[in-house]
Amino acid sequence: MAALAGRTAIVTGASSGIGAATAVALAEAGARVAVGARRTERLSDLGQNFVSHTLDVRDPASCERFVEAVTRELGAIDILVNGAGLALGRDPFTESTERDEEVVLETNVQGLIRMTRLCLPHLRDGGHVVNLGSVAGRQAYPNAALYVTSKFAVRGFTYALREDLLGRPIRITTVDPGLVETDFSLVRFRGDEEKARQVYEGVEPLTPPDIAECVLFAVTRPPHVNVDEIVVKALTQSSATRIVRAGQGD
Ligand code: 8X3
Repeated sequence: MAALAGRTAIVTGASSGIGAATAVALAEAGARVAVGARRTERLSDLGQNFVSHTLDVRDPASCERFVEAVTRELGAIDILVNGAGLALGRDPFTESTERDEEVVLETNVQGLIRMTRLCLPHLRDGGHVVNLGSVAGRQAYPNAALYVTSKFAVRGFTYALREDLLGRPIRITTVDPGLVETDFSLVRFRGDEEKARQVYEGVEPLTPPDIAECVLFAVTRPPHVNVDEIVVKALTQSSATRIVRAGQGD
């Protein structure tokens, strides 16, 4: 029998990259998966087998509508994957703007916290919350203050939630990837394709399915096993900024 047969899941940020790959992996493992993203037209790329609704994690009303619609269709939830997140810019903090701060922190931190709060009452016993963190939430690097702050916050929230839910049959995992080739860099560099390409130049980065497999591993352990954290990097990186590229040394 499929590992997740009879289970239900919500994946945020599912229109592309890690979120999309995770939604597919959970569905392939037998779960009924609800996906949400701001770009709903891209959710249709996932195929017919998904319950899909608009979701802007920065908008409380959108989150409420999404959770209400999904639980009406799927009933109780077994797995919540908080995948929505982004970075904006690789600039010194002195060049930060009110708008960038709002977008990054609202999406990566408040959106994740909000979705978790709204989904928790619908989480069945044995349920699982998986947060997508980052190596940026474990070690700061230059010119990424907002992103680093947001991912440290995700890790802090994950730890704190585990304390508050300890004793309840709910599992909590943070999956913290390094270099994954997605449109993350294109968004970060505000559409500058050349800069985005350079991030992955001369290295074999992780792929979204690599990360989806980590999520799948965590959620398919026996019920008494809580995988607290998975930190996963490309072979040729030791941190967000120390990367050995082909022909360059480091
Ligand atoms: C993305 C990884 O290295 O750009 O979460 O911070 S990194």
